[in-house]
Amino acid sequence: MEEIYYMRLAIELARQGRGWVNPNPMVGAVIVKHGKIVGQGFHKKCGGLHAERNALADCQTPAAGATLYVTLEPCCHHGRTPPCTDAIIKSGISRLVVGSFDPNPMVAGKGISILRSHGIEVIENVAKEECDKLNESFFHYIQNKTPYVVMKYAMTMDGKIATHTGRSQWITGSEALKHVHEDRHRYSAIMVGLGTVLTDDPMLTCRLENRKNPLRVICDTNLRTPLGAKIVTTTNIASTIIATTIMDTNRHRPYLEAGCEIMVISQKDNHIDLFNLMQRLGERQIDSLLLEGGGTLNWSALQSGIVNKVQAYVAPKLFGGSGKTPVGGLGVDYPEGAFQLSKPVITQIGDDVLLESEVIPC
Ligand code: AOF
Ligand code: ZN
Repeated sequence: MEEIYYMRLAIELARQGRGWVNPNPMVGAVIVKHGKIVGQGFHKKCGGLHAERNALADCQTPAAGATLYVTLEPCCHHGRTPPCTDAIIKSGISRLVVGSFDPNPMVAGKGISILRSHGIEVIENVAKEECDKLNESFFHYIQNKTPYVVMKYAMTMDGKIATHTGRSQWITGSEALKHVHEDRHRYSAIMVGLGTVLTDDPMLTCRLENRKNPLRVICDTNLRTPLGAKIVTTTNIASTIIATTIMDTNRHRPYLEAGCEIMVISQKDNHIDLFNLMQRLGERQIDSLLLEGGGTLNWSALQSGIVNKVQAYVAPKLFGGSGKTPVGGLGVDYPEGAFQLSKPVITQIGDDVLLESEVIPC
């Protein structure tokens, strides 16, 4: 009981790093001695001190003989910062309570075994599910080297993302919109197809205070993004990558002059090879990506197997008619051919409902 209580405090601390620590995980730590919290900390920023070192630095009394609660297995390697195992051993901590296992191949159980070999008692898997939930994107990225992709859309209860006249603003209410903007801060990149740029001319920035903007990625096979589009003219606010199959550098120039980056990606079935694009973004330490449509890109993304999670915001409205649906393309031939999703987690947000499911790999 006591263990869950302190681990939940550590989880709350870890959450403060949301959106700032990528591509690192969110991690929180609490140090308890004689039933009293003597130090606490969390990972604040990639390249900054890890949670354990921040908690040790926060200690008012010597940590010797204390218990350290940490949401993720302590690291044991020299990365951007030195190993946390060294600091824990030096501090004289005698007991360690851990939430998640760290699948980083540099750690992967070694952190815990080093600490055990130094006589520290280690208790594993405390509030594991809650700790794992914090870092689904980190776990994916550290093992696959590609971003964790979240396909997000807002639709009516009759499954439309626009009216038959093409109008889509707004489907969901202000609370749902705020939720989406929190995710734009949380995830490292945001991606849309050229169709969305042409119809909506979106900014794709995060409109909340004290938050950061994601890297904006446009899938533009034939390099047809208008030079006057907001994502081209606002590179002073947020970075833009235009992913294309066009190699002609003369056609790249005006976009480069506007401050965009061009990423030439191999072609697959006359489109951008989305898996290749994810690999290239992974090389750039993009650990997570919010896919915001449109339907054609969503279908290609599902088909290429890059989508990890679906977030469907459903508004209590009906549009009827021939308005667009969230996933376009040809579609599957038979119900048995459907993309399978996990049992959804359902959250009421204002008047709307958010359904979240993992994509079950086929
Ligand atoms: C922890 N506590 O707070 C974090 C950990 O390059 P570095 O030095 O920042 O190390 C990053 C790796 O360390 C990361 O991939 C993960 O395995 C671990 N992150 N570990 O014990 C922390 N942020
Ligand atoms: Zn560490």
